[in-house]
Amino acid sequence: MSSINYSEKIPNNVNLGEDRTLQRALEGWQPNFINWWDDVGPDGSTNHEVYLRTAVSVDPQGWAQFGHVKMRDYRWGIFLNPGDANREIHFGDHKGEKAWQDVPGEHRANLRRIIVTQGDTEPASVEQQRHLGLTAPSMYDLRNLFQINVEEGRHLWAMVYLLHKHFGRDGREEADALLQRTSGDENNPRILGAFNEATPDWLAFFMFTYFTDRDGKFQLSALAESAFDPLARTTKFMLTEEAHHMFVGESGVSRVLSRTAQVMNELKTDDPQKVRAAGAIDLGTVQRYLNFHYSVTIDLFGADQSSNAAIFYSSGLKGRYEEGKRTDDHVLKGQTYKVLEVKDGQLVEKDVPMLNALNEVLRDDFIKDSVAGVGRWNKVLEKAGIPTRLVVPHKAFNRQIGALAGIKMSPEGRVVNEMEWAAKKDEWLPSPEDFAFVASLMGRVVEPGQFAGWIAPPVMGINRQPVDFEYVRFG
Ligand code: BYC
Ligand code: FE
Ligand code: FE
Repeated sequence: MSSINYSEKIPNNVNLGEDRTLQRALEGWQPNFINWWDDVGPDGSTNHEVYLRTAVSVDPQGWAQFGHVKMRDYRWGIFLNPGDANREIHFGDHKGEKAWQDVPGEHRANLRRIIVTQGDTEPASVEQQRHLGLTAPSMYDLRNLFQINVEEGRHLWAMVYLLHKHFGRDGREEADALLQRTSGDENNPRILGAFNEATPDWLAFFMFTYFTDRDGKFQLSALAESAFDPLARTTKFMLTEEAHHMFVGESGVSRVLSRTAQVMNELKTDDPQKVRAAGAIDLGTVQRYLNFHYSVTIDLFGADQSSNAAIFYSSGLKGRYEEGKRTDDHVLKGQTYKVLEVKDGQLVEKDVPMLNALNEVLRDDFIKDSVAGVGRWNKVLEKAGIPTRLVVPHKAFNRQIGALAGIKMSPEGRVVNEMEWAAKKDEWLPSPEDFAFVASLMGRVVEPGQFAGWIAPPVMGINRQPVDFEYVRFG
């Protein structure tokens, strides 16, 4: 069950060959996917051979095989974690009943919406990152970008499989629409805000993979609890790939900090202009990028009070992060949770029904996890003897979704008026000038073992290969 059949056009471990209608439908979607990849996937990459890992089995041990492949020939496919025939629903109103192998009619519309929203983010991120290959700081980083891109492509396949297999005609239409919306397109944008923002440079890319791919971790973990077993099993496997995406972000920012600290120490300065003149990224700019990506990403958890979230949980469609490790009743009726609200222009806490606050619960879990990594970034500065520390901004800073969207906040959590916001915005969020400066550093460095001057080399290579390994063979 867990080994993957690569002899078929669409690699899979779901016995696709036994369902001819589904197989034909997916084989009909496949060329559209390849056209999409050619049109808006990684720019100018068609003939490169990239040292990629490909899944060979979904077992926790040794699922990956490494080798040079053209990304177009990457074996995108359908891989579900092994199933447990006796699995029970363990939260919500259906707690204790058998998990569903098919979609119950009454939950069809909501499940489709969740799967479409999840699926939409995957190709969106590939579109957002499509030009980055042209300005890679090293061949090692280029390879990591491409690895992430092919895996996000596979995550799209994972959701398209569910739509085709379980949602009939509307599922097929939704699968087509996933290739038609485009990140940042005014007329047909991606569904969620963060996925229509630009990822203009590699500092943005590292922040995106640290913060936004971590939204992926938390949303996928919540879906991995789903009563709809095929969704639970496919998202579990997707999570194994997500770890590398977040690693790229965390280590990427660490390497930026390490290089900046080195320059600051060499020049014995904390003057941002001097740091910039020496070709490194000043810590103020890093902090502003962090503020932006953090605030845009916490919006992805949705409104702090949401009847959708209550319905998704009670009907068993979406659980909480690590639902199984929690010791409450897993039904949550009559319980409350604290959310923030704006009252007379000030923030106040209030208790609301827990079920309606589940978006906030997941956001708070995300925040805890994000803050831990920011602490690890600060260790890099501490070790280098630099007193500056990075911090995540206040939860209400720069929010566009939910109750906090109505308020202007400083990163420290002070309510400010429109005038102060306008005056300070460029100290709190990346300014056009910051973007222009970071863009000016983005040259293309792709000789094996060479690194751009604004980033330190990694501690080790990929799959125990040396750092100066030929990770990409240019065609
Ligand atoms: N932008 O009741 P609410 C990943 C809308 S990342 C724009 O809170 P709900 C990845 C919302 O649609 C993981 N609109 O909504 C990472 C609703 O609209 P309507 C992605 C937004 O549905 C990196 C209204 O506001 N997966 O995998 O409870 C690279 C009221 O909101 C936004 C998922 O998100 C926004 N940010 O919660 C690659 C999991 N937020 O109906 C990949 C599936 C809310 O009033 N999605 N709205 O017109 C969900 O579980 C839920 O849809 C959400 C939103 C948590 C996102
Ligand atoms: Fe993904
Ligand atoms: Fe990801």
